[in-house]
Amino acid sequence: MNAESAAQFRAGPVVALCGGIGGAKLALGLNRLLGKNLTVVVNTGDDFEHLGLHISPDIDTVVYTLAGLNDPERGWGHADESWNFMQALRELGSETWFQLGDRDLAMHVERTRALQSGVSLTDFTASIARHLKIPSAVLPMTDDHVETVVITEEGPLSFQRYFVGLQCRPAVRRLEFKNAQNAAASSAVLSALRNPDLAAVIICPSNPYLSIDPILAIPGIRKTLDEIKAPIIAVSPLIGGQAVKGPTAKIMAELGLPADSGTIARHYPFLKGLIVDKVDRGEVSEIGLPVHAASTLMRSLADRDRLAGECLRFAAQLANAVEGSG
Ligand code: FO1
Repeated sequence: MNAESAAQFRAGPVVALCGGIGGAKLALGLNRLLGKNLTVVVNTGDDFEHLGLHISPDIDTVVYTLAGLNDPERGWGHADESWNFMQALRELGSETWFQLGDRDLAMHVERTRALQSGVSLTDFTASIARHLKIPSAVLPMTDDHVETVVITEEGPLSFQRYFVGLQCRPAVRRLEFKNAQNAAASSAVLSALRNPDLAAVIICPSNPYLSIDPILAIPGIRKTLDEIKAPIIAVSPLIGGQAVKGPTAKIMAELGLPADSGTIARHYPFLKGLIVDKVDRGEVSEIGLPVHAASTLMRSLADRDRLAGECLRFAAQLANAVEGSG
């Protein structure tokens, strides 16, 4: 936790809902401000089996980012990576469309071994986070199998085939989260959300359709979010109608939705407040929720800390307004 931390913010645990690269940047700022008082609930709809290994891309992005081990250019995978394994696979004529770096490989091998020996994804992730000295709790949304399927104009595609294999080119018609209806929210996720001292839930600026919706598709999580008293806020992933990285705006256009803050606000019916970028201030009157305008582009570590601080202050204001009116 850094110097700006707990004293300045309303004390209390915070839960962040997060996908991969964009969300992990804010999760890092929150982790630095809140330490043990933060739980990051991460999308696992992108998980898949590849070359016999269990890959959990968003969990790894969050873990590497919070541990300071992520590659800053790619956003995914391990820093200081080498690619001998990929080169050797290529020489064997094996499939190489999905890049696994040599260092990163250790994570997938260890996770696959753990899961095969009956350890849950929650427990494996907690053990990795402990080894990498991450103060916050990093929790997969569920230990059950949930699979994001992208229904495109070319037919149904598994998530990584769409995202990496086809670089998000096919137009999206809708998303399906296979088995989400039967998936149980883990007890760790539910107890973090049901903590009576919970100060806020923060939806990170991840892709709402690909990264946050799989989390919300788990009935136990959605029901709990509908019931909790703590303010739920989101940071819009859009700046001037474009995502910083990734296909959010493209997907919104394909789904027939305007790529603006109002659409993001309406996407989350339980929301109590939205943080938009300062360039989108003009849209505030159409949103119908309390809005805070901030610089949401996170280039530096200081940007991540600053935006995390603004999220916590905004949530505290919303909580105080409710207490004041009650
Ligand atoms: N993204 C890519 O664009 N190309 C890759 O080859 C790739 C490999 C990869 C390996 C491990 C990992 O944890 C993530 C990886 N990603 C890759 C990122 C990942 O596909 C996406 O960023 C997420 O699934 C979407 O959040």
